[in-house]
Order: sequence, then structure tokens, then C-alpha cells
Amino acid sequence: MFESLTEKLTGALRSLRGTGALTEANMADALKEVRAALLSADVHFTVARDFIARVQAACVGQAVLKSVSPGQQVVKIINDELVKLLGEGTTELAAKRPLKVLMVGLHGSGKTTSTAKLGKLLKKKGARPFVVGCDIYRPAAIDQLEILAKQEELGFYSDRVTKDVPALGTTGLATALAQNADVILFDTAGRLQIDTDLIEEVKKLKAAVTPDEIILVADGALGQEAVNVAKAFHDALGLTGLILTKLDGDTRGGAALSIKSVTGVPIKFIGVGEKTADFEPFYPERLASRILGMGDVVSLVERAQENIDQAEAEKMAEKLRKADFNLEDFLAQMQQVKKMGSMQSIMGMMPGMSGVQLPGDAEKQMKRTEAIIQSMTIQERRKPSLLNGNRRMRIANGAGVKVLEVNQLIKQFEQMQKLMKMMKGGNQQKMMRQMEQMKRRGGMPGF
Ligand SMILES: Nc1nc2c(ncn2[C@@H]2O[C@H](COP(=O)(O)OP(=O)(O)OP(=O)(O)O)[C@@H](O)[C@H]2O)c(=O)[nH]1
Ligand SMILES: [Mg+2]
Repeated sequence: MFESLTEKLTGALRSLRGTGALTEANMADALKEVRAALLSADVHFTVARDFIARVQAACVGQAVLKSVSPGQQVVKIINDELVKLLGEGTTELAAKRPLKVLMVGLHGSGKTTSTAKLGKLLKKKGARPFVVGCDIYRPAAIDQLEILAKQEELGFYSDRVTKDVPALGTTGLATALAQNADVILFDTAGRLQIDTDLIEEVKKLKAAVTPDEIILVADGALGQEAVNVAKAFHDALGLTGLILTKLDGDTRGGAALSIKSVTGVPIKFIGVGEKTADFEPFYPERLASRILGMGDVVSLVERAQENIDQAEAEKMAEKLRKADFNLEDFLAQMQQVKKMGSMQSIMGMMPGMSGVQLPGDAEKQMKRTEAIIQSMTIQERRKPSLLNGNRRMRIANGAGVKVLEVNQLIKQFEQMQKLMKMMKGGNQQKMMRQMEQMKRRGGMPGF
């Protein structure tokens, strides 16, 4: 997320971060670079200008130049100002139950996907979400929502015959309440542009279901355009929050950075990938530290907690400790990691890793490793040494890979096993040597 902005900002701040003496001149230079970085990330120029002015004022006010570690302090000030820009204050949905949420936005912005993602997230938190498909213009849109609702086990209602959207909304709401749902999400139709028909229809739906939250789903990759879209929707409907989607792509960050200060509407969630798990509550503090290249370990841990089975994880850790971790366990673990979302989105949360682009085939590689293990019998997964040449060939055929890849996986796995035995034995020196060797040979299997 925001790789190029992060890169430019860390570049600009690197010179300041050091302990060296900070002068007004080199601080001005660094701030000029910061401003350029913001502008090239498509941040609105008035937002960038005000931002720099505030940072400058804060630096003077806090007598940065005379402080013990001036560079660090400037970074801290920039961080704080970024947090303000991204929107201090509450970014949570209203706590009211039942809660009615209207999802609006342009065509293809991610409304339907985000409706399911939000449902999933709320369900994890113990709510009983229900989704209502109000996009009557494309039957496929209703199907899309229904499939996602089934997948995430959310309540669902729609009507493929009616032409009356407000009536559909009302019936959907009644159905949801009758089923004891406590959060009702209305997915609406998108249009190519903000046209009056669209707005009129959503207004009628709003009047019919009286939502507590009106959330605009906006494509974060649109940059400044997303800010204009948000303004238009806000004027017409009175938004209570925003979901910025597609922040995983080559988004430059402009929308995320300008939208709150221009519209005053808080970002509440962000979409960071196509999978339903690639969705997070929006925390300005965390995004600020991600933008400044400091990672976001808190979000990473939360995502792990939400998507990884705790009991399973403990069992795995125990197996690792006892050096009794076989390919079957490895497969199970890979599947757990996959639940956390795409590899690239996980990487972006690790300190210092945000700029690291995974090789395009990292996910593919993981799938191949999975296919290889899946082609083995249970006995073989538990004891790969059983695999002779003939079996390796069959497995390669079964998984659609070369025998060489099967051999590599087994070889790497045997090394990992050796490593686990050493950990168990507590021989650290030997372990480090083994790890070095593994690194040279291309890392852990599957990665
Ligand atoms: N990479 C990425 N793709 C996303 C994200 N959110 C949605 N998408 C994709 O964007 C496309 C459009 O998403 P939808 O949820 O169908 O969008 P919509 O707003 O409902 O579209 P309409 O119903 O046609 O107005 C789909 O291919 C989604 O998988 C995201 O956060 N990241
Ligand atoms: Mg849709």
C-alpha cells in the first residue's frame, strides 16, 4: 500500500532521522521533499500546503532544532500531522442495534464486495449481519451478493422481479428483523457517473429504510477523483462514513490523505484486496506509521487473531517444539496463513517490508507447494523419506509440476526438520549455520 509515497517520505526523512545537527536550511529542504512526495501521491495541493505549514509551525513551536534528537522529533511531528490529516476521532460504526447501513457508490467501486467483507468482519465480532441486495438492474449483482453471503454465512434477501427499490429495501429490512438480525447492510446499484436518477433512487431508499449509517464505497485508486465523488454523494445524502477500496493496488494514497480533510467524512474501513479477509477497520495512527515505513504490527496481529484458529496455532507451535512437524502439518499451516489474506497485503504490515514487492509468482508458488503435498498419501506426508523415485514422478504428474520441484520441496523440508531438531536440542550455533545454508538454497519450502 502506498509504496512509492512511503519510499519518497522515508527518503526525505532519512537525512533528518540521524542524530546529526539539524539546521533550518536542511529542515526546509526535507520538508520541500515531503511536500513533493505528497503531491506526487496525488494529495490535493491545498491539503499538502497546509500540511507542511502545520509541520513547520509545530517544529518551531516545539523548538525542534534545540532538542536532543531533532530528526526523530520531526518524524514524530510529521507522524502526528499525518494522523490528523487521515482523521482523528472515531472511525467506528455506530454502536446502535439494530444497525441499518446503506452502502452507496459508483459502478465497480467495490460496494458488493465490501458489503460482504463488512458482514464478515461484524460477524467475527459477534453480530448477526444480514445483507439486502438492492441492485435490481443486474441480476448478476444479486447473484454475486448471494454467493458471498452464503460463503460468509450471512443472512440474505433480495427480489429478482420487483422494480421498486424502496419496497425491496423495506421488505428486506422486515425479513432481516424477523430473522433476528442486528446489522442490516443494503447493497445498492452503482452507476458510471453520479447521475440524478441514481441519487434520487438512493434518496427514496434512504427514506424507506432510514439508515443509521450511509457509507460511500470509493475506489481509492481514483485519487483526487474519489474526493470529488465523496463531496457529491455527501451533499446529496449526508454520508456518515467512507470505505476506501483497492488500497492494495498501485494506489498512490492521494484519496486516503485528502478525503477526510476535504469532506469531513471519516474513513471507517479500507479494502486491501479481493478476498473477503482483505478488509480492515481504518485506524489513522496505523496507516500513518505504514505510510512512514514503520509497518503496522498491530493490524498484522489482529488479522492473525481473527483468521487463524488459536487452538490449531498452539498445536502447531507444540509440534514445532517437539520437532514432530510433518508435511501434513505444513499444508495445514499454509492454509491457515492463506486465510489472513493475500501475501502482499500481509507483507505491507511488516516493519521495513512495505516497499518489498513479492515476486509476482509468490502466491502461485504457494499453490504449487500445496498441490505437491496434496498429491502425496497421508503416510508420505508424515514421512517424506518414504518417497522413492517412482512415487516422486507420480506426485509431480499429479500436481502438474516437474520432478525437480518435488525433490526441492522434500530437500528443503528435510533441512527444516533438521533445524527443528536442533531447536529442540538447543544447539544455537549449529542452528544458525543451518539457517544460513537454507537461506543460500532459497529459503523455506513454499516461500
Ligand atoms: N484489489 C482489490 N479489488 C477489489 C477490492 N474491493 C473490490 N474489488 C474488486 O473490484 C471489482 C468490483 O467490485 P464490486 O464489489 O462488484 O463493485 P460494485 O461497486 O458492487 O460494482 P457494481 O455493483 O457494478 O456497481 C471486483 O472485481 C472486486 O473483486 C479491493 O479492496 N481490492
Ligand atoms: Mg455491486
